[in-house]
Amino acid sequence: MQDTIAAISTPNAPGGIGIVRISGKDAIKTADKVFRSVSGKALSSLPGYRALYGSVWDGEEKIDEAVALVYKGPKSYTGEDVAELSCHGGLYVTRRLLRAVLKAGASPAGPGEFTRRAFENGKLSLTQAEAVMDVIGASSRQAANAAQTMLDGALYRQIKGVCGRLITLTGHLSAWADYPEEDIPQVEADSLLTSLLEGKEELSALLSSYDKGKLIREGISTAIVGKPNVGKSTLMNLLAGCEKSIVTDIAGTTRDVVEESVLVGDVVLRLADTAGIRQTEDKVEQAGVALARKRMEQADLVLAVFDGSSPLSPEDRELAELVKDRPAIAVVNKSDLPGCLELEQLKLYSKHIVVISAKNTDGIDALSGTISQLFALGQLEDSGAVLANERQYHCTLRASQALEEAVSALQSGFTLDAVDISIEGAVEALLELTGERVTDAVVDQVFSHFCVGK
Ligand SMILES: Nc1nc2c(ncn2[C@@H]2O[C@H](COP(=O)(O)OP(=O)(O)O)[C@@H](O)[C@H]2O)c(=O)[nH]1
Ligand SMILES: [Mg+2]
Repeated sequence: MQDTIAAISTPNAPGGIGIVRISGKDAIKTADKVFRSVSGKALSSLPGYRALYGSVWDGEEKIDEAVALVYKGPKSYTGEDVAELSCHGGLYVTRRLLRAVLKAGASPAGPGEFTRRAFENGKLSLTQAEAVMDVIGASSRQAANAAQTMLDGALYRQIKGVCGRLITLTGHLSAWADYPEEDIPQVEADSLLTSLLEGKEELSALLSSYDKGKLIREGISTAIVGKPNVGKSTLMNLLAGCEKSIVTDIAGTTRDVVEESVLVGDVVLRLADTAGIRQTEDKVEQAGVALARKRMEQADLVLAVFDGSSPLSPEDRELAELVKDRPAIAVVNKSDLPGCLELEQLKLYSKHIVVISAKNTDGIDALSGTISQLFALGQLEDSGAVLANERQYHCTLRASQALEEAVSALQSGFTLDAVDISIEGAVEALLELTGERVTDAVVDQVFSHFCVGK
């Protein structure tokens, strides 16, 4: 059917091992053209799941030592015959090997083409294929867990369940409408309504998991704000584990937004250290203050920093007031100095107050504990299926809206035909979600985000 494709599947960087993967009906034959085993055996003489040691060649020139692995379709990642040639992970060596493989007849694989073939050969659902990318991109334990759960098929199974029940319903409704003369019992409006509401509830739960899933995958965008010299940049550097931001005792040092992703406990924070918020005549600083305010408005989490060694100032109160109804933590810094700030006053604005010393790292564990608590990310691990991207979210939303239409059609006394049409709309959206009924354009879109070699 399709070409035999090949790509380097390991990162584009020097490493211990570099792998060139070949997939397609001529994969093993192609590998045999560049690989010579020590034992003299040909790869095409092997059953699946076998390896041979030998060397890889570009014509009569030896490229490197190598181990060749053979998988026979359909028992392979792509569902086709696959050969993997592992050599030393040098940039030149792996590229040279790929070139030799292409010369031997393979075509270069496009982004995600191996996984796309796995999807097209029924090895993976579309949601599982998407999970492959999330597993690769995960930067925290929770993100990796969420992606693994998806790769296991938790979302697929849940959607299949809802979809299967809806298909049974519409089958019944259509049969009843199309063959009135047959003795098909009429669908009871009550039990129909119950089924529709149950389906809708399940979809709603999934929809509401989306935001949390997104925080886990992409990290929590976090703005560190406060007036000048309270220790924002010192906190940034402490969390980042390196000198990202310039720290001085001169107010107005930080002007640009300084960014860094850090792992705090189990969550990724996308930190932004900002200019101290104050009235100033300095134009550059004014621009920095405007940026700081914007970041504060857009952030998932605000770390509002106060200097614990001086009393709460009018600017502090203004800031506390601004973030009062936001996910925010009041960070009272400089606990190593004698305290002047009345925590009681701050409590009027903020439920979450953590006292730290960014200088000697006191209170940092409490800060990370409060962050986990605030986002309750811990709970997500056991809940199974989560929607992982906009595509999945919109399919689920469409299905949920279609069910809502079905419910209101039923309740306002429309014919069962009309109800059926809405249920079919929901089924269609869910089949698009799992990839069972999906246009090429959607599939192209999904795989365009993949890396070459996966
Ligand atoms: N004693 C003490 N000084 C601190 C602490 N954190 C920051 N500083 C000092 O406060 C000054 C301003 O710090 P910086 O991080 O630049 O504040 P920013 O303007 O809010 O970014 C510097 O001299 C820091 O060394 C702390 O926890 N304790
Ligand atoms: Mg600063």
